Amino acid sequence: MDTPQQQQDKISPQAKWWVDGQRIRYKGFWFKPEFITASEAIRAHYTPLPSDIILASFPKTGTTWLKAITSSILRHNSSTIHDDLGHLNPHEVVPFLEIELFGEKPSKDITNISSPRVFNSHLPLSFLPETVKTSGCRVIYITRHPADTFVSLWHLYNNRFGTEISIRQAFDEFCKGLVPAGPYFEHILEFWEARDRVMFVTYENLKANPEENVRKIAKFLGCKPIVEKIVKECSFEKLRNTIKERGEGIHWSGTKYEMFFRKGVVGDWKNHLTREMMKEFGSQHF
Ligand code: PAP
Repeated sequence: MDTPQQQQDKISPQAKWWVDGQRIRYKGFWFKPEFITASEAIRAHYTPLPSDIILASFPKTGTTWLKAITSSILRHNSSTIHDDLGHLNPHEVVPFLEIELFGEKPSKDITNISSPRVFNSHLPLSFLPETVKTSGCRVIYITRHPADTFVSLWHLYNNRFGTEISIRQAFDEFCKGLVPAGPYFEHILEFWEARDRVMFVTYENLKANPEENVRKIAKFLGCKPIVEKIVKECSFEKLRNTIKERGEGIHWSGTKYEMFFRKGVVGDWKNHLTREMMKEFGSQHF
């Protein structure tokens, strides 16, 4: 059987992904062309400040939750930060470097954003400026079991585009890395290799021990941990209800805000993937 790298090499560097069109392979990763342009702008124009906070993740691994926790910690530690999760989706509070910031205007001036600036990115570490590793800025990377990540992605794209792509076809492409920001393992590896400077959080551990994780994140950010309040404010139920009560709202990606809150559990993959599929996945990657 081909290794993941051999499989990658067989795919044309421009491929159609299962839902919304073209993906380009750039420095080993699959993205929409506009994200590659944005990553070049980030490398050219973004100078991380030591006080910057970057929330990094592969899509569908708990980004929304991490954005909520981080912004909530900062808000409870500052009299000047007012963004409130009581009515906002966490994606409205923390912008993506590759979208709202350098995706919209490649040489955007972000120097007027007050510190600490909090950004998010689905880009691999190698797509960000080298100075992310040396500036002293804080990077938190959230990761999740790949099978749950895949199932979340599959549901999102079927809902978002009204398609019913077979799970078999979608899974094969996920295993080949042909998904936004894929391949999955290579994305994690880049951040893992810089783990002396990057704080790692897993979705599963956050679910099992929210208080302990919020305390650790607060400590990493140099903030007082107001743990119980933050855990409650950022719970799946609380965030989902806020968005429901607010009614229709659409994210820049075209995704309805409610779609960021599907099930929020660990192990949903067992309801969708067969043992054989998991064996195939394991034999390709381990
Ligand atoms: P993104 O990459 O599009 O921003 P992201 O937030 O990383 O998505 O992942 C969405 C997943 O996190 C969804 O998982 P599911 O499809 O398996 O349900 C979503 O439900 C889950 N999620 C969002 N907020 C929370 C939360 N507060 N607690 C637990 N899970 C959450």
